[in-house]
Amino acid sequence: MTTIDDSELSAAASGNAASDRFALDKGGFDSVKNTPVERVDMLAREVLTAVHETIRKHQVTYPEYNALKAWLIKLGHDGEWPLFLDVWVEHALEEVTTAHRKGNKGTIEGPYYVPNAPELGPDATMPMREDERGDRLVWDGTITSLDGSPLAGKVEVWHADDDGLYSQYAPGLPVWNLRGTVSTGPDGKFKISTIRPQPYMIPTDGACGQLIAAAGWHAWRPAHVHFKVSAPGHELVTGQLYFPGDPHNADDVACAVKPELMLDPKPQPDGSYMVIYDFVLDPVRG
Ligand code: MBD
Ligand code: FE
Repeated sequence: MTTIDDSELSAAASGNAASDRFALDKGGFDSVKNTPVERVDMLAREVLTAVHETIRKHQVTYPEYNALKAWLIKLGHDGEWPLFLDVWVEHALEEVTTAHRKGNKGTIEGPYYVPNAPELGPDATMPMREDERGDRLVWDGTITSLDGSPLAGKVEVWHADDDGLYSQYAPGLPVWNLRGTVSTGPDGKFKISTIRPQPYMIPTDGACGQLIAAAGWHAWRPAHVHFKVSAPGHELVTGQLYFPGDPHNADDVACAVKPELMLDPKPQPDGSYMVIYDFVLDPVRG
């Protein structure tokens, strides 16, 4: 496995890093080994039928078909299957799999999560460079169960830096930069000091960027802070928090913004921002 630091900042470098990461953490088919043949048949057939219907409806040509083939081959070469799926497909999955929750539902995970980030106490400063640029952000919160009782749990946090870059997916950053695992005590409380990330542009020099340019779309996601919140006996909540006023809150390329994920940062006299955001976790269904 090549590491990102052998590479240039490019779509293929971040794409292949995301593909390698996926293979390491989630790449097996084991989790669906008991899926009945009828369900595979139904899902595959309905997706293919939707493709056939699009071809008939719009009289798709051979040059267009060959462009699709070339594009899919390039998507693989660039390692951008995780990026493509997480940007344009994951939001629908997230919607159907969290609809039952009474507590926080969250939003998509995206391609840049890395497990086992450094463990920090309940009063945490995110790993960052001494000269890390960006406005300071201090986030206070509590994890509780649906019935209001506090939970000893974990808040895993990861986000881009002031240049919109994620550690382990762009060269030249410390491995765990702006990635951490914050634990709460029995009172469920945590406090996280970090920097406020900038809007994020998905890589434009690979296959996903080619699609965006050809379709006249844009590549922007609003600034966001990713989280995974967990506690024993409760459903894991994966999501992202957003900042009011971001120009891309209303047209996120990944369709992952929800009003309940909007922060309310309060500017402080020293130029930093303070914010409170709490989590309510659903007990696992018995
Ligand atoms: C990201 O940082 C992200 O959160 C998503 C969903 C897709 C690409 C990059
Ligand atoms: Fe992200």
